[in-house]
Amino acid sequence: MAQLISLGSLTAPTTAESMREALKDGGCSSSSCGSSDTANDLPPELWDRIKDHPCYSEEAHHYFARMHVAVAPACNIQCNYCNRKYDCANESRPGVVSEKLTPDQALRKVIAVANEVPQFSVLGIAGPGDACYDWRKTKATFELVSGEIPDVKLCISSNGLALPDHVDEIAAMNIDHVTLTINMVDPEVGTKIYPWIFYKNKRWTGIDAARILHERQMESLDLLAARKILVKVNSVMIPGINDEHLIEVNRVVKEKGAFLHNIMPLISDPAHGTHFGLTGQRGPTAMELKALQDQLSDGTKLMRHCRQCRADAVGLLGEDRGQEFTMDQVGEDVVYDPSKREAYREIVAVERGEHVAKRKEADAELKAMGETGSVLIAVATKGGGRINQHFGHAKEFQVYEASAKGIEFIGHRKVEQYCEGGWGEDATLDGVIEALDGIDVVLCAKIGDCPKDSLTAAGIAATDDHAYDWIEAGIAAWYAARYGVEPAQLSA
Ligand code: CLF
Ligand code: SF4
Repeated sequence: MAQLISLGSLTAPTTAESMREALKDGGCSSSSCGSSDTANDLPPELWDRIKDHPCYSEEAHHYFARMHVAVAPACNIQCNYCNRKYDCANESRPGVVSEKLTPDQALRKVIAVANEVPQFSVLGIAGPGDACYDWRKTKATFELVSGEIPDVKLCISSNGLALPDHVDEIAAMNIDHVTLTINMVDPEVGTKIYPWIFYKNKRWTGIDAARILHERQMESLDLLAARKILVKVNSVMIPGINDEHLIEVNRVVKEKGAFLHNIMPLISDPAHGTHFGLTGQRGPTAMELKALQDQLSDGTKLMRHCRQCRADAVGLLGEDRGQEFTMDQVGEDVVYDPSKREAYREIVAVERGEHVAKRKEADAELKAMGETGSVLIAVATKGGGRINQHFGHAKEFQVYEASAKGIEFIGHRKVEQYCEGGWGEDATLDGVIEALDGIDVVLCAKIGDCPKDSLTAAGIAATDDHAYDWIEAGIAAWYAARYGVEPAQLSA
């Protein structure tokens, strides 16, 4: 009997053949994403450090998963986009409460996930407060987990205020990935984002608070760079407050050695009870976010595949399996079994190599076409790098830009699933079309005439001609047809 292994939402046999088939059909429920790194773009030593980290490598997030454990509820600052009743908005979607864990509970949960989610590669602590301020619990959790699962990558997210106090321990514990949320490099801008901070046993407000936070964040960047720890900077884009200023933030963090810059849209809703939500501060539109990212594309490498996940998220970035691993479902005496993770890695290594080759081939095809046009393509995918999801089943679309410069992932658009139980609601379809604003074509595994006609009427083409192709290969074929070039001609 073939051994069964869980691949995201799938259960599939571990034979190479069947695993490959499972991946083709969406064994990974995430898909392509941000920066266009591959093994060949980076020095081998650097690639080795990020190749299994779904946030630090666009390519890796097709195949590898993170989990967060919510062991750090305390925070030392107040952000105007955060309500303490909810998770940290720096690294998670506000409006969802996490199950707070002790380090011992966290260890049991990590083992349960490692036994069931073969893609699991990174353990992150992203709140729900600040991982460095609540350091005792962060450290205890990492020590327990790395004792049991030595190959797991450790990752933290922090506002930076308390980080300098722990940077040597961070380095000594081999925490190789640190995210700092930096929304400003000008304290005047900071006064509009942070009403207070708690520092040296005292509450600070106004410009003093913003200045101290800024200085500690800059110090954190320097200290981490000196220890060669990979730093990702997250910035929340707040229209009218720091949107234009983020260009300067990008310049500064690049200068200080940040590896990635992740611009996240402000999520603001009165229902979350945040200052920005209650005062009507809006978040950016998808096109405003893209316009800013495009301005920064020559700066520090950008992450564009962030899903603003919860502080207790589990799984590939496009999914959250946290509800499968609540403490009431995790056993008391759970024992780590590495077999599924090991089997998965062996098979994925082969599949992944093929995907990288196809991406490069498709990219070269577009470049060979010379001056053509620039188009935005939304792809329905369950992951594994393929166009493998029906239009009506998509909860998000991956967005790519294709032009004479090649194919670049530029983000995702979340939508309400249009088709439930075989039926589609017109109102839901209207919402999907609205979310696809600016998109030229949708590529999916299957689409019916009705939604296709509605999309066409809205000026968006849609096709399932490239079903189950590699995403980039499907895009290249569609693009070549649009501009009247046969792909075969290109490689001739
Ligand atoms: Fe978690 Fe963050 Fe580490 Fe990733 S998430 S602590 S770097 S392991 Fe990733 Fe989630 Fe975006 Fe964060 S998609 S919110 S960037
Ligand atoms: Fe909230 Fe995170 Fe800001 Fe603290 S750092 S106030 S937890 S968003």
